[in-house]
Amino acid sequence: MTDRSLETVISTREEDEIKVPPMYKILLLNDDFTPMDFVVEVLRLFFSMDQEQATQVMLKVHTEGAAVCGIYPSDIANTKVNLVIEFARSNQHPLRCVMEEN
Ligand code: TYC
Repeated sequence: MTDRSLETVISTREEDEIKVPPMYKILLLNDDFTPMDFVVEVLRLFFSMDQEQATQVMLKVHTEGAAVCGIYPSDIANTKVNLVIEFARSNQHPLRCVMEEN
């Protein structure tokens, strides 16, 4: 019998494949009431953008109706959407934030 103790055995079984997790886009949606500065703050706080990038994304939402602010696995996307909505609510702003499968 062959001694395989020092060999690397690579499985080709389908069940052993490491799958890439499905990714979700997070979008901010425009409205007529949320202040621009507040949206910029949201993008800095929850999406780690700098002032310039956050301003660009906010203006894209403002002019086009929506823009992607990040792409994440489902758990992280879900948590971020909830945090953004809660932060907006607690500041009495109607800002909407949604996720959709990439
Ligand atoms: N349209 C808002 C205004 O004029 C600004 C705004 C931008 C609101 C992006 C929401 O996701 C948004 N104050």
